[in-house]
Amino acid sequence: MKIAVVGATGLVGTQMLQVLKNRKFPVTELIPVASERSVGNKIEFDGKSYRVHSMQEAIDAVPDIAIFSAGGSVSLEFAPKFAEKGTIVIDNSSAWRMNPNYKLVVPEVNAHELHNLNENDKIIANPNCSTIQMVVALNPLHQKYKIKRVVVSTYQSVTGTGKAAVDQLMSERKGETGNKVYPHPIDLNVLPHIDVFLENGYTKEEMKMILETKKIMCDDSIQLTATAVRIPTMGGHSEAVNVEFENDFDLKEVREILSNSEGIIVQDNVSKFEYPMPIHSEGKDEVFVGRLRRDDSQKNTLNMWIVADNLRKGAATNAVQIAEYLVKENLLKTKTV
Ligand code: 2RA
Repeated sequence: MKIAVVGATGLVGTQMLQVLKNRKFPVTELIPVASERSVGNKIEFDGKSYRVHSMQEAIDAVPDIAIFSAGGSVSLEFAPKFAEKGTIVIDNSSAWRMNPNYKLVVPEVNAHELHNLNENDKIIANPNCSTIQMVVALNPLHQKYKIKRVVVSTYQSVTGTGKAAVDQLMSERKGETGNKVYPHPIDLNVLPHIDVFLENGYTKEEMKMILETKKIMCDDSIQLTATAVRIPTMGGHSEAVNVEFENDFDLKEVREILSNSEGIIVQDNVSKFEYPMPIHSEGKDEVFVGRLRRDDSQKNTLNMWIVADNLRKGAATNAVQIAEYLVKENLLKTKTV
């Protein structure tokens, strides 16, 4: 496979390369793309050195797949240019996610939708990180008990904002003043604010979780509300999730369903203080679920705690899994040029 990675030098782009290598994706030719000032620089992939290409060079090379992680405006401008040439784009920005003409895919939940790709459908959206890990855990339970309503509060890693945010946290920890990405200190603090505020009082991150979940799970009847919070941690996003089902459940069966579901590791042994934590999810591709317990204040309601590495399953791993599925199921169309 000839693979372009657009935004190859960013936090997510670096993970894309790592995940392609770790999962032994069949890369025969790698085309790293970064901003104009990096063109011509070299980056390492799987023991070899590759030249950083310009966007136009990458478009003209007509890769089989272009994985984008370069922000919404870059994606809006350039993803269609790759697609017009016949390249399948897997895009990690929010640009195409809620566009009804494009698929929004978490392979464990709706990979089957990839079988309906057509000529006008060559951009596949990778969902928001906090949405991905939540739907991986929700979907198998929805299939069994049917979800009525979800109340989620997130505890999100600074890596979700990017390298500048990691730098802000680290420089604050050293007592230095540096460039600030957040409007407040992040070290020793908690910010109930991720992405921009909208007119309805929610943040865009919160609305992504609400709207994307319905689209991925293909069920508008699921009610959700979210509070998205940035905390001074690395290694993964954590989520406290309260789920009300139409039907009653057995807690032992819930554990079994989650344990047997693809991409999930249940860590739930409180007698040994075992529960998911971002310090353990870092660098892993799975979604970790624990603190499973009944919400006794309401019938048919479950509490759980979900953790995943937002740069891996929340971004790079999910994108590469989409690419793997396209290859495995032979869904990459013949190019139009
Ligand atoms: C965040 N959801 O953590 C974003 C990253 N996609 O800020």
